[in-house]
Amino acid sequence: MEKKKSRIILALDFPYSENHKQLLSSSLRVLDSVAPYICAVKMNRQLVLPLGLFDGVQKIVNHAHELGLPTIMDAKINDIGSTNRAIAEYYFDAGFDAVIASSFVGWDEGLQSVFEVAKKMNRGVIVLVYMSHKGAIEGYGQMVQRSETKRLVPQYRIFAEKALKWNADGAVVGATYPSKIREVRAILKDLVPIYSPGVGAQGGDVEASLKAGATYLIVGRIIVEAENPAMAAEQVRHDAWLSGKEKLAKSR
Ligand code: O7M
Repeated sequence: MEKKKSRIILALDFPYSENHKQLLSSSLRVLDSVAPYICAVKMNRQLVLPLGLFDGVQKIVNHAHELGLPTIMDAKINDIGSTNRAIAEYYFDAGFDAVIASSFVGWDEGLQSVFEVAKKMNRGVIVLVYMSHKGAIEGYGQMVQRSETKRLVPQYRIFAEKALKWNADGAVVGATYPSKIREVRAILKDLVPIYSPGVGAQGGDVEASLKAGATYLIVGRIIVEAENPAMAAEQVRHDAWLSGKEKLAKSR
């Protein structure tokens, strides 16, 4: 982030296409053109499914690394421990620097194995705390009873506390909910960075999410589907860097 003066993580997402070869070449082309304006690249299964992990996506991971960009696999890992471990190992073997995992699965026989393998391979784990879409309220936003105090609290507050307890490398909170970013930031303090998707295409606002406490913005369609991805990335990088600077100045 400091080196590139950018808080923008590119979400390298393309719409469904039968032409898998073209998906690979488009990915590499967009990555090359926006590389100066981003600090990392996130990929998800909508790219792994058509390209394959070791035959296609690994080429993008390697190219990102040649460009000096870390890579995040948005796997939203969400299964039993043994399955989660193998999934994380495959992604780390392919070169990904971090994986994203779902907090709902819990620690014991759930995410513990992912954190263990990440530690062993010196990689990161980022956990979901509150997603950017409307339906997030049904799970992340539901009220649950805290077992120790019997008090009702929203699920995402408990997930934010778990991100701290598990020593996660990041917490995902949707840019569409700045007030929730603020609440989560108060729990995480400066100990865990907040990764915030949802600006632009989903209606989230760059300035509002950064002022509320987001560290990084995960940005896809407004860059990838722009007529000129480099110009779009430069613009959002510029806006985010200014808002981030204001935030720092105010906190001094
Ligand atoms: O900028 P967009 O809306 O085109 O893309 C946003 C990206 O962020 C896309 O790759 C989503 O899969 C991802 N995302 C969300 O949009 N909302 C979430 O709550 C979480 C994610 C995500 O990155 O999860 C880790």
